[in-house]
Amino acid sequence: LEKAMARQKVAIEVISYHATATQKDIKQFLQSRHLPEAKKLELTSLKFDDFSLTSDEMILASIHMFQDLGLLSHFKIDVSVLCLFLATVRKNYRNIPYHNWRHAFNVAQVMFAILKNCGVKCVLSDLEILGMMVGCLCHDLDHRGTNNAFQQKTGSALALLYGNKATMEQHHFNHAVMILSSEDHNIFATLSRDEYSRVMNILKNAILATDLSTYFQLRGKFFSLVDNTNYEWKKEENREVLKSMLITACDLGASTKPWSIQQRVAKLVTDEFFDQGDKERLQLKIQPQALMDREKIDELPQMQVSWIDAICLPLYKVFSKINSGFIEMVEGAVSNRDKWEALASRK
Ligand code: 5BB
Ligand code: ZN
Repeated sequence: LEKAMARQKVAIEVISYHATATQKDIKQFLQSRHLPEAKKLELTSLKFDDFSLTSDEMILASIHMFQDLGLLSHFKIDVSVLCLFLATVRKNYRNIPYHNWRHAFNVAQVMFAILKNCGVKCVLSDLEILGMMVGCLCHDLDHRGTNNAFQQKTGSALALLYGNKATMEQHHFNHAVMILSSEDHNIFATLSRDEYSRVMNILKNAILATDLSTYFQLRGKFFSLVDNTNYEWKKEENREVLKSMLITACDLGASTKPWSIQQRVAKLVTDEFFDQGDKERLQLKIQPQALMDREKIDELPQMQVSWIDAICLPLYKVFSKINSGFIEMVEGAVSNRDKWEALASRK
């Protein structure tokens, strides 16, 4: 019963735009607002500026990406349903420094740029592309600025609901399902029964793959697949590994961006980590790890070096063996790594 009650509470928490925005309001918004052509062009770049669009422009840009990928025509998705869906997705990101609507949008933009530049589009089916794009936009829904370990340590409602494995990621997926099943929000409504069930599985795998421990569990498999050059992307099992690594590559995309963007993102991540550290000190009366400890800000550049070396770079390097389009991402991450290294050794 406790589980059921907690589940219901989460369901009630889903805030939909439906009550306030009518179909007419949405149509009016779409008719009166347009994304400038120059900004549409920038969306295809792996060096896209994460801070260049307003919150509304990110909704228009998302619609543009779906349109450009041919998803609206192929699956006969109604643009006003997509718009309402996106507005509700945006509303279900919280006002926190890093894991907010802007981050979700940026991850989707990196996916779009990879599809455009890195030869991945012809490996994936239209249904997979649809599932992955929606997965990017939904992958951190209702993030509270605290990680899985924090849920476990505090015995939060989410830890109670989902246990200690990929706690937050299960919540992000649950939240996505809630939004999709709200009235007038189902962008998958026009799909056949079979396609619908397949796209929901693609969405689930994509969101759960953004858990860092899932990445560590799967990447060995991916690295040896690519090293043995026997990557048969026709095999379902291999495609699933590929898709999981792909969404992680997008989630870590900030590490590959030009230095000014990388610095701004690192500041936001730091702010969110420090807020969790403060909660740990106050609520749990424990000493936070160095990365969440405001008093250890000097260690930040060295932490970024380790983060890029151990987690980001290995992934982009393997992707660059599959397609040369990914070299740009490797070079970006190396350049940021070296700049953090220089800062770390200046002390
Ligand atoms: C990462 C794993 N974590 C469980 C412990 C800390 N580490 S870390 O030492 O590699 C680390 C990563 C330490 C400090 C960091 O940021 C300080 C500003 C980061 C870091 N994490 N740096 C970043 O630029 C970014 Br972006 C992130 C991502 C935070 C969200 C994690 C989501 C993982 C998805 C696969
Ligand atoms: Zn994320």
